[in-house]
Amino acid sequence: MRIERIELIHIKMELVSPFVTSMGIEYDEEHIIVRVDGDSFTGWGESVAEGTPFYSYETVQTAWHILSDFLIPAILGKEINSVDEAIPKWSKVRGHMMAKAGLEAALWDALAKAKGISLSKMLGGVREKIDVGVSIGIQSSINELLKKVDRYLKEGYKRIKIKIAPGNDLQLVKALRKEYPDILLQVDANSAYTLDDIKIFKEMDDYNLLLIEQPLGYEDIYDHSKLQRELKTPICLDESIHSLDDTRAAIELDSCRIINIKPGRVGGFTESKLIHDYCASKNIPVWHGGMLESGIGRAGNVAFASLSNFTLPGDISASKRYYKDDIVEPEFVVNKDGTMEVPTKPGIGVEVNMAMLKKVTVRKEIFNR
Ligand code: OSB
Ligand code: MG
Repeated sequence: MRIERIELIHIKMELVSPFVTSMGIEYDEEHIIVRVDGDSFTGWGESVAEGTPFYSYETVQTAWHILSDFLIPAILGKEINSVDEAIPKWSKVRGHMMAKAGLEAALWDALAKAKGISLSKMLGGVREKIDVGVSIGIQSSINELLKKVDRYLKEGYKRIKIKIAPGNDLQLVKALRKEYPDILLQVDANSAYTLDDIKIFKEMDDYNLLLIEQPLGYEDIYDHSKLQRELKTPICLDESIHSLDDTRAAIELDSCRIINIKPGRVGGFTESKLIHDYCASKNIPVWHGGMLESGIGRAGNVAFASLSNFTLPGDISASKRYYKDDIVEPEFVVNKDGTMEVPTKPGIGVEVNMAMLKKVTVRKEIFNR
């Protein structure tokens, strides 16, 4: 497949309700949609760099720069017949995982379409449905939180994740456990604590949490090993893991016992698969994280979460949990039993709704060979 044309589309989508975390409050989500036109097939990907550098140093602007000045020129006009042929062309670019992952995802989609197979199949997926959970931001009161959890459990979600921050932690876990002693429950701190807060986590250890996600520094592996040593509850790393090497270090140091895989955070599905396979070989469960993606990125997440070692429900929720209208058809829905169907049509398996995409477009740029 010769790469004829690449388009970057900066989107901004309004969330159905503000998402509050230890990193701040988000009212809308900005990402970059990457469209790759080969000589006969079109692929779509989503770069999950956000408008702000609060979760990651990458932003829409840095990803746009890296994509337009380095990654796109590396493949435009070239003959690319597998993702493995593309990656070495841009691998001298260090970091900027989200920029790379968006372009890689669009190539995966186009190449799967060229083969006439689903992205799930192309990536080595083994499931027709995946188990899904929901990530709930910090609410204005415990009562609000209980109401949201009740609603999501009724919708079928198999696992609840709540965001925590200093001053908004133990009391939330206690209130939820009182009401729901047996649900799969986990917390995500987004790096808001230090080892000085060890007491809080030791107390949390009594509430049978599935895991504690990224309690300490966003690049840290060492301090997490000190915390994990003191806890029964598995620590799960998100922010600290950008590669297979980070994963290996974290597991060898016993810094975590579960890994959150987000293809955007590690540079794409190729690196994600190395991490997935390594974790499987070490009996480390993985689950699929989320970045409030539109349906384009979500489709990739759903396909990737169909691999065999995704044994815990992911942060992959229905389109409507995030946005009033998604930019793909059909939208993603959650079944009453807390599962989501893995698309079976070629590539990402959903159609881009061009009218909706246009409505959320902030700017775009076309690169011709
Ligand atoms: O830490 O997992 C996170 C969203 C944006 C940035 C970071 C995170 C999140 C979420 C939401 O928790 C997951 C989702 O449902 O997409
Ligand atoms: Mg997280």
